[in-house]
Amino acid sequence: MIEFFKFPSAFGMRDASPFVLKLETYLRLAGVEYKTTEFGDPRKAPKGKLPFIKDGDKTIADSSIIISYLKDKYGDPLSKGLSARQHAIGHAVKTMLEERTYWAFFNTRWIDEKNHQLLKETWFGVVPALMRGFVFNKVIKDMKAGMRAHGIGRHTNGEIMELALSDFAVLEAVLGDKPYLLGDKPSEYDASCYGLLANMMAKPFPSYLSKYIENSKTLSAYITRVEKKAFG
Ligand SMILES: N[C@@H](CCC(=O)N[C@@H](CS)C(=O)NCC(=O)O)C(=O)O
Repeated sequence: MIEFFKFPSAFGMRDASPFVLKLETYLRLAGVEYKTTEFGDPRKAPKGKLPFIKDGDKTIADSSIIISYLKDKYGDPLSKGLSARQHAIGHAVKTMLEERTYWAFFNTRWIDEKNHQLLKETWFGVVPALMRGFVFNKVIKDMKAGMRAHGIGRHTNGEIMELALSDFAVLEAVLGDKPYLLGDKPSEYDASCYGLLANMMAKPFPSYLSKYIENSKTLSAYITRVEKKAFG
């Protein structure tokens, strides 16, 4: 059986990582059997990030690469009936959320100082108290450097917010009044959207993202729908 490596539970969330939650949602929607192993230190993961899986003697990292592997090996039930055009739309929306809107999420979750106390005490709770402040500050400094290298870190918070809210408008327009991104049935792209959106509206980290989602009937109903379908 597939062994799925995810973060230890935190903040009352299914998983505090959008990509881990995406993969678990995919596994559920696609009916792939798995067992979970909590993995607290992503530095020790194959690519230094979670999620990753083990399947027999194979280890695969990165949620999208894992999903491609699973589709090849165990079949692709969520793609039944989807056209190439629908796949293209799903792919474009997924990539927008994961590669761009994600950074607004990252900025509000990690860089916003109002979350630092909570993150330090919980997520970094395993670090001995004497070193915790130092380790936490170093992680935040590295994160800021990563954002600057990416380019997003050169924008103001207001500019990052405008980019994210324009992405939300695209997502709402694609969803329209359909239950799922591409129609009546969930696809792999819904796993991705749900993983990201559920993390963006996580209760302990209120932000303009969570506020927007809460006020959007389309997005909040969508999150509830995917959650129910995947996790019952
Ligand atoms: N492209 C990767 C992204 C994974 C990722 O960014 N994981 C984050 C959690 S959301 C992580 O493990 N971060 C730990 C670190 O960078 O040290 C995927 O889709 O799996």
